Amino acid sequence: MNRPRVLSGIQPTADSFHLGNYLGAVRQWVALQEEHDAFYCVVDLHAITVPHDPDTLRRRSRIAAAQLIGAGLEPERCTLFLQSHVPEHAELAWVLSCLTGFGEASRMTQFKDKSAKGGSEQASVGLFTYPILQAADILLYEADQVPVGEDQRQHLELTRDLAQRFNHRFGGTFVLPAPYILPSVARIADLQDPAIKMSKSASSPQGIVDVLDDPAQIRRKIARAVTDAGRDVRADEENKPGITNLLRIYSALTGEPIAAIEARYGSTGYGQFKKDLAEAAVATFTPIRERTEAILADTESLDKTLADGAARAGRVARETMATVREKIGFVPRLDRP
Ligand code: AQP
Repeated sequence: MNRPRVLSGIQPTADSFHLGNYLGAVRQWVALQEEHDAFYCVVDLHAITVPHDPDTLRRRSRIAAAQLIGAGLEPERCTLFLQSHVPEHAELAWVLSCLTGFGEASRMTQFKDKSAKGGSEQASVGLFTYPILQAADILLYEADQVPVGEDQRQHLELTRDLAQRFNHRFGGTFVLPAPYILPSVARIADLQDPAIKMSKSASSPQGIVDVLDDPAQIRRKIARAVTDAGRDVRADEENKPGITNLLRIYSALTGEPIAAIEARYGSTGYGQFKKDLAEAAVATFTPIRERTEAILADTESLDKTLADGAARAGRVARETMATVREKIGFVPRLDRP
């Protein structure tokens, strides 16, 4: 029996993933590789939609891949690759761009948020069409499910609309993917400002716990996380957003229900709760950091793993693109099978 397909991607836009990336996405990737035919990519094409430095991008792409393996992805069990190694992503994105309305693309809130920072005149066309490239990533692999955080829900809806439109105009081709979003960890907030999501590019360094932070940094950042008035450890999204975010993180890291954590720390004050939370984060991230460092010490072997992944991904992508080319009406190349 064919296993259901999953696909997801992560940007190499920082020297480490953060707690939000890990809980909202990467941890689900690891779990899903067991029972699914899983494709995971480091989306370096997406990373150049904002100004970047070439050497930094190369370094971060390898760090991203190493962290994914360090976090538990097994390259023999899933297909792990770099997006730029499979040129069909860009090719399908062009086809889908030609099916996307300008108004439709203009409604994507991530573009509005990201372009607002530098002014929309400064934003690249690539940042504007980012969700279309993301749709191509997903549709190339006929993914049934896409494990992501809440911030990606709108892009998934666009992907489904584009798949449906293509199927309607040119005949059934694409599988309609469903978002795989775990509500309890779908939006981990910034530690300094619980009103915004924890983000590689938008958060201050104190607002983020990085997977590759050393234990002292993790302890310091959690100790300084903003809390709310009062001293009771209680989930209350409206009145205690800081503590509610920390409770959510604690529960996700330890597997303990929020009610049990509230019962234990109820009125002991925030101090002990934060200390124990920091230790839970250190216990989760230390082995990931150590494995990541070991993988990065041998980039030759890492590059070989990524080449194997790209070869596997490329086989699937080429097949999908052959169908798309045929349906769109391009003349087949005689020198290609
Ligand atoms: N705060 C978050 N809570 C839960 N999930 C999150 N994700 C991101 N932030 C949170 C999920 O992580 C995956 C990879 O994200 P990405 O690297 O593709 O880019 P992003 O969503 O734009 O995340 P960042 O950290 O804000 O990166 P930059 O600043 O580079 O844009 C996705 O599944 C995302 O949902």
